[in-house]
Amino acid sequence: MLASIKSLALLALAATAAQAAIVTYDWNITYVNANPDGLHERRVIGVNGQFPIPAINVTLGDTLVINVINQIDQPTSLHSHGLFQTGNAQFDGPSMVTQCPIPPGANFTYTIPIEQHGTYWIHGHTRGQYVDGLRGPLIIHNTNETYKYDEEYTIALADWYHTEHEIMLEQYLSIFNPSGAEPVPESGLINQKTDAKFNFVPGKTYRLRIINMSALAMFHFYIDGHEMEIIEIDGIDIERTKVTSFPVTAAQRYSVLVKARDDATQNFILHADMEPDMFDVIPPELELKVTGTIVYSETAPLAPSGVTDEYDPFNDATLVPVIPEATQLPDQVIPLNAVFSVLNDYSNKATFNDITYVMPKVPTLYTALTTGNLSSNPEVYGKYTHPLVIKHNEWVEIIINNDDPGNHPFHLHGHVFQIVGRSTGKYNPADGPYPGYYNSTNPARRDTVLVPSEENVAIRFHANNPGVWLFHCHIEWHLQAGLATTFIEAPELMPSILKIDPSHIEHCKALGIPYSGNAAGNEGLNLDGANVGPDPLPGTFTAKGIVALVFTIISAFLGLATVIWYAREDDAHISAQVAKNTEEEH
Ligand SMILES: *[C@@H]1O[C@H](CO)[C@@H](O)[C@H](O)[C@H]1NC(C)=O
Ligand SMILES: *[C@@H]1O[C@H](CO)[C@@H](O)[C@H](O)[C@H]1NC(C)=O
Ligand SMILES: *[C@@H]1O[C@H](CO)[C@@H](O)[C@H](O)[C@H]1NC(C)=O
Ligand SMILES: *[C@@H]1O[C@H](CO)[C@@H](O)[C@H](O)[C@H]1NC(C)=O
Ligand SMILES: *[C@@H]1O[C@H](CO)[C@@H](O)[C@H](O)[C@H]1NC(C)=O
Ligand SMILES: *[C@@H]1O[C@H](CO)[C@@H](O)[C@H](O)[C@H]1NC(C)=O
Ligand SMILES: *[C@@H]1O[C@H](CO)[C@@H](O)[C@H](O)[C@H]1NC(C)=O
Ligand SMILES: [Cu+2]
Repeated sequence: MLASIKSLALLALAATAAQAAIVTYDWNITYVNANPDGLHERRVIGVNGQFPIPAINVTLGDTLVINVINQIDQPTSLHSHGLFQTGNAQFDGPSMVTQCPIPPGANFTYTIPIEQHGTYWIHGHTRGQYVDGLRGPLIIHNTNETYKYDEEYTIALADWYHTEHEIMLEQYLSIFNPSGAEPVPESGLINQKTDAKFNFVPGKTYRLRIINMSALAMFHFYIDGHEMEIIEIDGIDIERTKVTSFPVTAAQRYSVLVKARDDATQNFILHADMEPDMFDVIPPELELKVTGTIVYSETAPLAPSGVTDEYDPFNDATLVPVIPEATQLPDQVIPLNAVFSVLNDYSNKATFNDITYVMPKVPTLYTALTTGNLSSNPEVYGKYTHPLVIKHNEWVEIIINNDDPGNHPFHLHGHVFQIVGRSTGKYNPADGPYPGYYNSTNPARRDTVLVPSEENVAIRFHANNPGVWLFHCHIEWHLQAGLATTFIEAPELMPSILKIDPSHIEHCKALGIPYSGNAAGNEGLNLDGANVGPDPLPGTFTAKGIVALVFTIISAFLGLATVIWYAREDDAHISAQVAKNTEEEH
């Protein structure tokens, strides 16, 4: 009896050992030319001469190694979105948060033990490079999947721009865009093309992994003639939940099980409608109804399409995780009010609690590791990284108040969080008990949550992962506009847990970035020379009043050009034209 138990245990051990592998990807990051929507060829960022970049495919227990060779003419870095990176914050990827970016011509190796399973993605986390193509699926298979299925497909949804991100970003953040209108994409893509096809065999069950890799666009996903059951959100297995359609905001992932039909007499359209509310203007040539095809037979006709503009209400907070997490009262509650406004540099920027995020001179992780017992003092990280220092194993609740007319998907690095509450308007703990939907018993957990305009969401997480973790809006434009805070989790434990690979320091040196001391690169609390951001204008101005004021100031300089601007204030191309005219005039 004893002997047989022992040999069983040995067998199990052998099985685990056999499965755990080191999976290496060599990624030579270069520019390539591509024309994914068939409308416009342009330079994009690809890998090994390819665009779209190949999916990463690993198994729970593996170690993922990505050897990056940076052959583009700007620094870069990679973030594996949704991975906990326990004790491994140095490989999380956002530049100036957990690393100096990889200089042009340099190499860097990300070594990532895989502790989760499910659907993730990997993307550039420097200067919005993912919008230019540096983004792809990262699929992690479980050693024993919770649900059985015959086949799987990854369906990556993305918006696509014809202009390079850096050019659009300059226009977006310029004083000529006081209303903060985001550039509107030219196309929506499924798997980086406009005619994606997925072959189905009658009777089989498919797992579709849907990933929203957008910079801005939000999609509504549904399939003609098929039922869907949600089984995963952001890597968390969920009790089967039937849906007709569901929204996927930037950076979120869903897996659905879809049972193929019994016959192959028709093919069906798969829909990913772009939500028009996300865009300030809808150019007439923009096709919002993005589609792909479920192909049963190359020769079968297409079934009539059930295109819709009515989507069922959907509250992801009510999805039930298969493995419950403890219900705990929070040790601290942090309200964060998200607002866009014209700041005192006259550009439209985003703030959380009146602070717009500005990168520090020293990456925040290095500050945490080199400032000794001052690392628990938020001041060393500089006001404009918006540092929030939290203690080891605390339960932290964040109330995200979206005080903006737009919808925003918020992402926390290094964690999944529980979605415990959703309600309209703003909520402050001093107001009394939480209003609206509230359930802290096994609530849905995920790493990215949509907070609709003028609503709030309460999220809760366990601070069990010492490190520096960015919390930000995943609309790339809004991150660049400063909608971010930095969680400094258990700084006193970081020096004993986190070891920095020497290659980090080489890259800092090559780029002239200081790699120790406070946010300004100084000792102690002397923050002279720290990067500072613009601040809100004095209280009495309303947002509209400020926009009008800025127009007045601009028109004093520009005369005629402002008239054009007034006519088409949302149009980034016009604003670029205005900017160009100004340069020529001066
Ligand atoms: C990376 O790709 C570029 C462009 O295709 C090529 O010139 C270069 O040799 C590649 N480098 C490596 C190390 O593969
Ligand atoms: C991913 O890896 C698994 C396990 O090694 C393999 O069975 C599967 O075919 C791979 N999928 C793709 C798309 O490469
Ligand atoms: C980067 O890695 C490639 C491939 O291993 C190698 O050929 C090249 O010399 C390395 N470059 C640097 C700067 O280390
Ligand atoms: C796989 O998981 C299922 C359900 O979670 C369980 O019943 C089964 O025993 C597991 N199989 C193995 C080989 O671990
Ligand atoms: C992707 O996310 C963006 C931004 O939230 C959203 O507008 C878009 O609808 C999402 N796409 C899908 C297919 O859900
Ligand atoms: C809260 O969620 C749990 C788990 O999904 C569920 O069993 C319970 O009924 C919910 N309670 C309320 C009040 O909705
Ligand atoms: C912080 O560290 C310094 C130098 O290591 C030491 O002199 C000082 O007493 C410490 N302060 C506290 C409050 O622990
Ligand atoms: Cu946003």
